[in-house]
Amino acid sequence: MIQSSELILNPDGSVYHLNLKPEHIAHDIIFVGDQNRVEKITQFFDSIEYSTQKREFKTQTGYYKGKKMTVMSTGIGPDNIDIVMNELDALVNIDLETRKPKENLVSLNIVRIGTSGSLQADIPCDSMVMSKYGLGLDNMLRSYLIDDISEKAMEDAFIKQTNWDLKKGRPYVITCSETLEKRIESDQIHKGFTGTAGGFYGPQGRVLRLEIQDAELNKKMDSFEFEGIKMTNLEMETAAIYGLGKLLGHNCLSLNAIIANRANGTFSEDPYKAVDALIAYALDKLAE
Ligand code: R1P
Repeated sequence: MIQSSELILNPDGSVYHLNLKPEHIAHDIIFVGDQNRVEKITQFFDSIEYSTQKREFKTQTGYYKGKKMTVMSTGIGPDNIDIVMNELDALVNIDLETRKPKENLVSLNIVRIGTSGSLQADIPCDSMVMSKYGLGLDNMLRSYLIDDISEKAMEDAFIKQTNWDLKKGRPYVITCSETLEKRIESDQIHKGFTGTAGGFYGPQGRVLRLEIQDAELNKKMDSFEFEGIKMTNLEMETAAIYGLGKLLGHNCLSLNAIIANRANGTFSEDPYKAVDALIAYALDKLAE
């Protein structure tokens, strides 16, 4: 039995941070970072059956073209992904009454619709990237046993080529769900290798007033290459979602609207339009 201090439930029986009970979620789930993006998606739904919010975790469940879906905001960063993935999994794979893991486990389909900065000049602002790989630079996933799910050759190549200082932890690489990749791919969306940082400024090589540990990191990431694969973009959730998804048995795919291009220093003239285009693309593919 899992103790109350380990799996915390609210007085109404909902999971602690997400404020949800098992009956409140669909098996097809869309993650967004920003809670204001939830309704940008559910405005297209035929109906919304359930809404809740606690802190940055806002959830709406309803139907899009007859298909039940849940849209949920994760807030920013891998630490939040740890909360969201574990509590979502508990909703389907732990009996909250007996506090025991279920025998028959459920696999959720989880698709992130996020925003990100491109590292390559040929992936311009307003384009879309589907992450074939997530590269975690954040360490959150290292609290779990990931040797069997991570891509060691790629990690080693990254560590060597960037002269990565292991005092910052060992980067990890995890692949997306091939099933979701096949469902959502097209020639309109770049396939990418997405870096997930544990912060927005220093961890992504941005300098305001503080000197950073490796001033050349972004340049090194731009030129990183492993068997023809280059790093495409940087954001703050993908690798963490892929890692916990693989460990817990869920299918995960991350899509990002490119709103900044760090190779040529540009920012989208209309980032909301870029996100709207990605939402339309993803909803159509998910409803097929
Ligand atoms: C940083 O501004 C946030 O934006 C990106 C990053 O991953 C980070 O969460 O994604 P979202 O727009 O989905 O939040």
